[in-house]
Amino acid sequence: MLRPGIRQYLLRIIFMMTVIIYAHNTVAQTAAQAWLKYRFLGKSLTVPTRVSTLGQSLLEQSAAIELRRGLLSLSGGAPLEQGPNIILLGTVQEMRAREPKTTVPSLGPDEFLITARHGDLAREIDIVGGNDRATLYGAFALLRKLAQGIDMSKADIRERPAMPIRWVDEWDNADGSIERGYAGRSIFFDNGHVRDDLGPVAEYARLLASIGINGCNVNNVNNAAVFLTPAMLEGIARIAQVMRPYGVHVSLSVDIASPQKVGGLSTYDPLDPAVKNWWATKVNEIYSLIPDFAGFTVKADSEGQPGPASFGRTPADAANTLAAALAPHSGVVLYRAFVYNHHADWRDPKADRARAAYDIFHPLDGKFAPNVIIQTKEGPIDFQVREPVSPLFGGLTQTSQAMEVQITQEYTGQQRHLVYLAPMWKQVLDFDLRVDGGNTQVQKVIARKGGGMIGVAGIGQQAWLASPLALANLYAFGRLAWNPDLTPGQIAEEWTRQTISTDPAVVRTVTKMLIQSWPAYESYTGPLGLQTLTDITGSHYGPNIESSENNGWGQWHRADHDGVGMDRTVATGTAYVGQYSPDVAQIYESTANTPDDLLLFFHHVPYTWKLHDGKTVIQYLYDSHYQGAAQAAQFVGDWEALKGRIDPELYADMLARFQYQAGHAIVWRDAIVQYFLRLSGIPDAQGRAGHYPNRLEAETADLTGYKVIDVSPWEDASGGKAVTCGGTSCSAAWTYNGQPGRFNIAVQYFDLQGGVAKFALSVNGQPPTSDASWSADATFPTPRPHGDNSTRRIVHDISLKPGDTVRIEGTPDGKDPAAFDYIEMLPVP
Ligand code: GCW
Repeated sequence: MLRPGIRQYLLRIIFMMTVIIYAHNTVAQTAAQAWLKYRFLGKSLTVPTRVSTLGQSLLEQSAAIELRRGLLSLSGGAPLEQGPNIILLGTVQEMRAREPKTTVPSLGPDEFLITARHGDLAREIDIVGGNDRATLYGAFALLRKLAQGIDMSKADIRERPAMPIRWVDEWDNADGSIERGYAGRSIFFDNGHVRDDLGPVAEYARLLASIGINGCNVNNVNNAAVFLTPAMLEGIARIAQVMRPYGVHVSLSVDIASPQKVGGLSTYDPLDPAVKNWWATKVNEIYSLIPDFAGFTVKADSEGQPGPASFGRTPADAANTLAAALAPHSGVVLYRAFVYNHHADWRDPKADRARAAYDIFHPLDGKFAPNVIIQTKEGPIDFQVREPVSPLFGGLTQTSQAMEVQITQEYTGQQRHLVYLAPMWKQVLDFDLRVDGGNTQVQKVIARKGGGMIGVAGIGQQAWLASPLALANLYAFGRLAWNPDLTPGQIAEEWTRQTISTDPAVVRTVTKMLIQSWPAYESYTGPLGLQTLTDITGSHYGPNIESSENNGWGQWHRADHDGVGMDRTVATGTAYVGQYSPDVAQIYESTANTPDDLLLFFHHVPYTWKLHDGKTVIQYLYDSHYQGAAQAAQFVGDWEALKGRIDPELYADMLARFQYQAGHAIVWRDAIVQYFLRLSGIPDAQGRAGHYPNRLEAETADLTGYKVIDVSPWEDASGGKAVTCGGTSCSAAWTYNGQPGRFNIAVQYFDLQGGVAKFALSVNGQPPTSDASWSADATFPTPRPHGDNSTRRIVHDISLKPGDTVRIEGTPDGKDPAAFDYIEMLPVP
């Protein structure tokens, strides 16, 4: 007979193993793949591990389950305590009822206390919530500290969220694709239905709750009509059920034309009584299925979506019709201010997309129902690498507002480049619009009247955001929405400790890399306020500088032979600057006051214009691209220093990503530098731009089978040309006639979809190293040779002497023609 203690222990292990096996079988995608890892830190915990709840509510039970699970894992599987020491969870009311004599302070919604008490006989940690969801937030807060190795034996914490709306938006389509998502397919939908397996959704809800996110808008703002059909709503109710235990409320994007498209009415005029009635009935149907439904998100009169303008109605008319239907159920309308004309006249020097949100919404201030929240992107254009803060945050004083930011890295490297966005968001949150004398920081504006922060997440089935380090952005979004006073560095550190390691050297390096990543990306993709110089009408990924111009999309930078930048001043430009308060306008109206990093957003200047430190604009463009690419290369070295200190799989995964990024940063650098060199005719004072002495262009090689092509845009290939193979195999050969020495040879090739082409490099007919052949097996946008898919492979340490034959052999596959651009001999340092 086993002693009861041992028996319990064994039973517990069997239980845990079952949970683990079960979890592995059913939920391939887990929160542990993100930051909820709860690694054993090699020491015993500083808190009791027996967990008890005072109440029975779903959320309090979730809090207890999360705590037990986290504590068990953090203590390396050692059994949880049975003795008198305890972590006790309850709401304020429950705590007061338990101990009428103690003074439990009143707490607001979602506010919690964590207090350690040391009696004579027992130790106790109380987690007290202003509501039951707050007990869950308190549980996660305690675990967050413990997972970082912080001593919680004397815990004394009181926290409340800065703003009530803390939502993620998903741009998932019913077919399971995700607009601007870079991590595979939807965890919510497939083939027109809600997925049967919602295991990943539950895990996602855990992740969201752990950082205080309380809402999830599950479908794309485009293509939304189908989501209001009865069959789909049944499925949405299943999603809501799965997220409910974590306090994450579900909301839906709606198409304003739904009364016609789904309801069969002859109109969707928001002021038509039949339309109003249709919405009220539809909303009642939703609440009968989902009693805690959060509300609607609306994209209307924007980028081809239908809207109230078709009936001469305003956004307020449309928003208020939805708001009236939702109000009896306490639901809200997030009406997006992303409304603009994408057929603007680019020849008109006064036309300016940046003006649109303010021009349309400012006059409507005071006309919105109380449960309408205007949702505004953080900048006036569209999630560019840098923009000024949207003036609309200062332009609505009587209306609730939410700020929309992007976690999915649409214009910031699509998760293939490391770009930690917290520093950008923090700058916006701290920006003071100086309306009527001040104290109008964005974080204050959005925190009042039921507003908040929305993060467009792009979560998918591939490890949530595909790149492990990209998850720092989701984490940081939640942390900043909870507490905008946290610094990006603090957030990076706590994320790293929980996710990667508590080893101080690792924390220091990863934090440094995260903090350097946004400025680095900016400096090689679009500095000085040029915005991301990417393919505006296509992928939004690689360089394509002219794609911003000569079309109605309005992301113009107005680069020509003499100068660059968009004049948005009141004096001579589009008068966008006049949308800011006088205090802020005086910063941007003059070139002298405008910070260099936004100069070209606000002003059109000659290339010879001197920045604040005396450097010319053109020289800054050259220098910044070389510096940025060098920084990207440095990330490889920084990461290599972590070898042996972190999980080997993570090490290898991220190393490959950083190597790729370093190569793609060179594509960006060369494209922009070549472009502005040709356009301005002004050489780089350091002689780098346009001079690539170590490069052998494919088009100059002795070609067998390969054909020379023009690449479009020309700046995306070295010399504007590349070679492509029409047959089953082709080759390009050069006779080396430089100095003898040892080289790393970079091969710049185009990795196209629809096949896995093969490449091999040989010297005098022999493979010089074991890494000299490879497959082009990555997945990039754009089906032809382009900056989106231009990729660098480095074959290391090859001895060359004059007269050697260096050859590239390409073997096409399917639609991938083994195209390449050049090779470059990099002397081994
Ligand atoms: O950033 C742009 C994207 C669109 C997106 C739109 C929006 C959902 O390129 O894909 O559509 O913004 O925010 O509505």
